[in-house]
Formats: sequence, C-alpha cells, structure tokens
Amino acid sequence: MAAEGACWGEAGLLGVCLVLFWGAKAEQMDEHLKREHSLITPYQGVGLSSSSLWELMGNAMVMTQFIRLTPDIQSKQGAVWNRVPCYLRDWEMQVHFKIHGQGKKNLNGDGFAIWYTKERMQPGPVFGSKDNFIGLGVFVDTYPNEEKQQEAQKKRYSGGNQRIFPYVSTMVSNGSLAYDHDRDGRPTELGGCTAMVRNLNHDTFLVIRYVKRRLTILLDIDGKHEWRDCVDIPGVHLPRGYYFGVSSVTGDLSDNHDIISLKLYQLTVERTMEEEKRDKEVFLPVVDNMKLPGLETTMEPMSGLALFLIVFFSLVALVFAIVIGIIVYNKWQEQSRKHFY
Ligand SMILES: [Ca+2]
Repeated sequence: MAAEGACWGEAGLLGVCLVLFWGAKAEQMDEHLKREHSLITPYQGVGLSSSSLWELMGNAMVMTQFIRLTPDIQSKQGAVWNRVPCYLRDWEMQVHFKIHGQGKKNLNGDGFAIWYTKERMQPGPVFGSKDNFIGLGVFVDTYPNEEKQQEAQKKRYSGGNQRIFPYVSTMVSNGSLAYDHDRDGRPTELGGCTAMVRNLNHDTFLVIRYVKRRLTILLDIDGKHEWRDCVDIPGVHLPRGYYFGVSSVTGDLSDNHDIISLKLYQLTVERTMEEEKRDKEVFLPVVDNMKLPGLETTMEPMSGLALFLIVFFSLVALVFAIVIGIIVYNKWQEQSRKHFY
C-alpha cells in the first residue's frame, strides 16, 4: 500500500500514474487526473466567477491554501459543489482535508460529507446538505450524537458494537432513505471505520474509489503515507452524470472544516464480457442484496413489518373469535330459554 501512496503523490504532479496495485490482486489501472472535477489551489475564480468549475454555498470561504466549509463557530454551514456532472464509469476521488478547532474531544462537531449525487447546491440537515438524497454520501462524523443521547438518558446501547468517533461511514440512497442524524446514520450505514482525524499536525487524506461497481474507502491519516482500508463493498451501482460536492455543518459545537484539495482520477480498467453485462447502466442507485429502503432489516430472519403483521392479524382473529363466541353463546342461551318455557 505504501507504493500506492507514492503513486498518488506522483500522479498529483504528473497527472498520469503508471501502475496501481489494487487490494491483494495486482490489477493494471491507468489513472488520469480530471481537471474539470478537481479542486486544486489556486482555486481560480471559485466563489467569484460564474464560469468557475466549482460553486460555493452558505458560509464556505475561499482562502489561499484551503477552502473553509465552516469556521470554528456555532451554527454555520457551507459547501462547495462541482458544476460539471461526472460521466466516468470508474473513478477515484482523493480528498485532502483538515479538521481542527478549539473544542476538546467530543466537544466539537459535526464533521463533513463528500457527495456524489443527482442534485447539487441543496442545503439541508445532513452535514449541511439535503436529506433523502439520490446517490452516494461519505460522512466524516466527528460528533457521537447517539452515544451522547444515551449518556443523557443513562441508557446503554444494546443493539450492536459501539462506534468510536470520529467515524467515517457511507450510505447510498435512491431518495427514499433518510439519514438518521440522532443515530449518526447507523440504520443506513453500508460500512465505516473509526478515524482520528482532528487537530493533527500532518496531512490527512480520504480516498473514495469506485471501480467495477466496487466501492472502497481508504484513509491516510496517521502521517505515515500509508493507505488504510475503511470500507469495501461490492455491487454498488451508481448512475453516471451525478455531481461531486463537499459540505459541512456546525451546531452547538463547532470546528474548522477545511478542504485543501479534491482530486478526481479517471481509472481505466479492462472488463470481461461478463463484467460488462453486470456493470450495465442504472438510472437510480442500487446496492446488490439490499432493499432500498429498509437496509437495516434485510439481515434479520423476520423483519419488523412481518412481525407486526403477524401480531396484528392474530389479534384481529382473536377478536373475531371472541365476537363469534359471544353471538353463538347468546343464540344458545335464547334457544335454551325457549326450550325452558
Ligand atoms: Ca454525528
């Protein structure tokens, strides 16, 4: 993986990288930086010119060395969105970012999101962007809402492993799924990992790689120039022609959320006939073996709805039986009274 890091470094300078090792199997891939989907200093015209490739939203500000999505001030939100839709099939987005602020651990928030979505420039509650989005969201969540709520209610979470924050997670939505902010997106999470990304003196990077319908997220946050696996999900079908963007929000707690660069690489890979068939175009995001919505219930033997229906109809049957019983009993009593007189 170290060779890969060096490869990316060179790619940043030359624009083209020769060979890239992907996971365990060495697969040959050409990597080519796409300027129209990249945001690199000097950020020419961003926030000033309407012909710029990137557009600012909310409190986002362009500085010389970075774009500040939010300052370390309460209740701010900001975003920067690519104006050009991306029609590449296989790509890799390298995000160079910095999160820093005055707040002590867990007294900071809320983090930022990286988007590949149908719509752009839509403010909302999901890290400053629209909920029920259509596409892919990758969240660098620096505040554990769920854990803090449970602490307040003096309850311990009983539904799974506790996640340690800051936490990187990902979600794919076809517009019908909502991000559960109070649970840090746990019900809709496809995958994630802990990532200590705050107040570091070295550079921090996140990579989203989308090759042959496989979504992987890698991190280089330890200052060792090494990529660490975070998420790896096959069978993620994303339509082409969506927009890249990053957004951030602060609430009662805050942080500086800075984007130093966004570099999008086109990846050229060879596909077999079978892979071509499998990777055919989609018009809405789809994840294999997962129903949208209702991701959280697909793994269980009986879904909540099925259980509800069984209980509901059992109760209806019971009430029905009781009513029939009462009617029959009354008839029988009437009959016996008639017999008596
Ligand atoms: Ca959170």
